[in-house]
Amino acid sequence: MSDEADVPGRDGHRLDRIRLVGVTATGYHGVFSHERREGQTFVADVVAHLDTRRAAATDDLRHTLNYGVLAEQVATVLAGEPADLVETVAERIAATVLAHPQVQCVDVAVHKPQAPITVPFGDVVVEVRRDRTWLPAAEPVPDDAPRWLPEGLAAPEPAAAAEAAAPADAGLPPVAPAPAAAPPAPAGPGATAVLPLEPVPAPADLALPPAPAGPVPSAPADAWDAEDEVVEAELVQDALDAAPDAPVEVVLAIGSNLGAAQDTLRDAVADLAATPGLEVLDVSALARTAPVGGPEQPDFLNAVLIARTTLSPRDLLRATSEVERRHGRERLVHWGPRTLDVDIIVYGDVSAVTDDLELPHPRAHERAFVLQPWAQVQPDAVLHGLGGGPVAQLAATAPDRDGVRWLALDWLTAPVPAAQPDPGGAADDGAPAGDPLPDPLSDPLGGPVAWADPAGGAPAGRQDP
Ligand code: PH2
Ligand code: MG
Ligand code: MG
Repeated sequence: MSDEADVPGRDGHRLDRIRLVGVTATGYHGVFSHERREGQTFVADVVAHLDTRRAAATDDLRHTLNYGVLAEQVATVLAGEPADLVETVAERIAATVLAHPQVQCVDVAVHKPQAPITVPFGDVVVEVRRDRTWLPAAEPVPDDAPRWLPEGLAAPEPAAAAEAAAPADAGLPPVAPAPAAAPPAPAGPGATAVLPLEPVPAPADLALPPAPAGPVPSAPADAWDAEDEVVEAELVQDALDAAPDAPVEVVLAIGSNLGAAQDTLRDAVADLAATPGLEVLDVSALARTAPVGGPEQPDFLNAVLIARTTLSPRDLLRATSEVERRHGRERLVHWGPRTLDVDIIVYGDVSAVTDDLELPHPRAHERAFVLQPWAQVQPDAVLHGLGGGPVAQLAATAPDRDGVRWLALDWLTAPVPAAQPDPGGAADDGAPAGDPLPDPLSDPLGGPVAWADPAGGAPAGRQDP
């Protein structure tokens, strides 16, 4: 792990690094049953890229990443729930490290020196780099995740006691096996992590703006939804009522943070795909995102659809509003929690500002919760109009970029255990605390989710009349 390229921070300077080498634990990962039964040694190296100046200036541990915490978290993943693939283990580690809001980028190498390989070999290593624009396809592993033991063996010891060592690494003190030895892992999700330090909150200058206290001002000037409201009263005919001569590509954004959000979004995709005149071509990964604006509220799940339509822009708006209505969308609080929000982001290359519809969506260019999934499903997409540009680039600089927590690639066909919004409200520090036990979410093909028509079997569509 000594050859990683420099990672530039937001101002272009090379980020600082905390390098943790040789964290070792017995794990039960692998495709063979003897690997699941007997376990073997796994070793991880982690490089966290972050800006350590604030910690140095204040000499305060809370402003950096505590390497003791880091080591225990890495050991927890290595010794935790078995995965078939080393890739999955590396992805989980990356997700767990990136859940620390100070960390901008992470390099992970997972070694499996006793891998079942039939020829003499020295080591086999999977190396991944993840950052806030190339997100992990796995959820963070909670600090209190139990240490895995194969069936028939005694109750697990806490994973924090996993044999951690830093061989041949002069720079770091050895990671003592649990200096703050963890008592047995508390049962149940949401239990407090037993670690020397809780994950520190984001430094003020990195955190999202705090949610305003008290009642939400009615329709602030830049309310995301202000223009979303369908004006029922007057019917003005303009260019947005004209059906196109040929099908037009559109981008739709969907979001939910109330109720069974993943199910709602999956049903919404099916409903949109079943809308006459609208053909869904592709569906992005599912992103869990910190709420932007509005009152304190749970995290959102967000995704983006690429579609083709023969509907006029306004007929498309009516169709998306109808899908929202079917899923119980109530327009009570601006920027407030919602069961389903469907926004038209772009309609071909149409630019228009009207009372009921603005194209492209006036804030799409600055919302990572739209841009990030869009860039994932269409890496070369370019957003036209004011503030537009290459979508991947806009996603990397959007003010809420650090609020995009992770992506689930196979969310249309597989349950995402941690997908339900956090009922305890939004925690903007990016800490995974409170998530139920996660599952790996990696898609072996690594690409966007291919949309299968409901008639083709997946996913199950709503049975609404
Ligand atoms: N939608 C909003 C307001 N804030 N934040 C996130 N993370 N995701 C959303 O979809 C979202 C939001 C209004 O539509
Ligand atoms: Mg919206
Ligand atoms: Mg909307």
